[in-house]
Amino acid sequence: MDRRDFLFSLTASALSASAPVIGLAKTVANTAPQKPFFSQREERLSQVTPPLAEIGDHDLLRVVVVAIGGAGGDITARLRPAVSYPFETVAVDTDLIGLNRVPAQRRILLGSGGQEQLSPNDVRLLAKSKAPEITSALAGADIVLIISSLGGGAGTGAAPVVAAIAHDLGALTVGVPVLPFPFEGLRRNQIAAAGLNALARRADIVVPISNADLLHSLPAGAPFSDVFAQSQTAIENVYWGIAGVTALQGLVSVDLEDIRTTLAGTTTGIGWGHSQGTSRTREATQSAMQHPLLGIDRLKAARGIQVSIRAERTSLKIREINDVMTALRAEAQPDAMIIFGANYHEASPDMLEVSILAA
Ligand SMILES: Nc1nc2c(ncn2[C@@H]2O[C@H](COP(=O)(O)OP(=O)(O)OP(=O)(O)O)[C@@H](O)[C@H]2O)c(=O)[nH]1
Ligand SMILES: [Mg+2]
Repeated sequence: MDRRDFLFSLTASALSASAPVIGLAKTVANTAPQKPFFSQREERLSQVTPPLAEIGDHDLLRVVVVAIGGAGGDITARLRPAVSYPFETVAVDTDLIGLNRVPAQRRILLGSGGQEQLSPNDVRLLAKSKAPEITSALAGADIVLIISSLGGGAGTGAAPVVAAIAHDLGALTVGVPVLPFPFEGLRRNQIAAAGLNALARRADIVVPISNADLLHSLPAGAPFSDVFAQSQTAIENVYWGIAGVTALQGLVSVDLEDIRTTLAGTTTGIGWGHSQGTSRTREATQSAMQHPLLGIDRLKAARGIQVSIRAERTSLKIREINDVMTALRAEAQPDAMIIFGANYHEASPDMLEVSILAA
């Protein structure tokens, strides 16, 4: 498969009349510190799904998903079939049974593996004692995506430690923590808030997935499992918005460093939408901009915005890309930095998907 058939991406500047340059530079690879990228080539190519392995290792950035705790493992297990894109998985947990359930290349057990409840601080110390193992699992990664819940022991304690290690290794470090439901109680929510703070201090980008916000956004009659389906979709959109537009070199690359500077600093919101038919661009963009995990107010105030569009390869029109950017610019601060990427997907031929990350 020609890699250009699979993905292309371009920066917002490519769309603006004042900066019509479309570069082919492999900027991502050039800005990352020297890493043992090729030495791990054989190992990595054996881990990716066959169609993508055919693309060639020179096109791949190394993306590592770190699944921490029970929810991190469950979400990551479901991510695998939904995101047909090569990434390695490292599972981290205090619970041996849970750990062994996660489809991962590497598993790091913290503590004795029993199911007793450990505090975030216990887990933090256990994770620090495993720093050499975590470091070796993440060495050479260009992007590290850390998926966990916050409010329990494992995710809350280990996610900030993993983030600090990934950050120190020079990887773009993205935390995607799931926050508890309000009915899980004040104590759990307080622990989650402290955990979010600790994570945000260490990761480059943190996109909190609030179960409370997702719950409120659904009709009361919706099945409860819809909340988990929504948080799953949120994480997939973060994945696509960050890894999907950078990690495969397309016609034009979105620079990893641009994403880092655009979204770094504060917590980041994620919104997404999709639609079909003649108004698909407008409808998908409006849904994404008004999404409860993003919030139109955050979008209006954002300093940095990352937009990505996905559509079937022959159906995506230049005009549609322009429409999305125009709608977004109408809401955003005039001097907001907006980066843009686009992927092809192989879903319904008429479907257009828009996701927006804003910080
Ligand atoms: N959105 C979402 N939330 C989940 C999912 N699974 C569990 N949760 C939430 O995650 C929390 C459960 O935390 P776990 O991940 O099991 O906790 P842990 O990090 O393993 O910590 P301990 O087991 O306490 O050491 C609860 O708040 C659940 O509501 C999921 O698939 N999606
Ligand atoms: Mg657990």
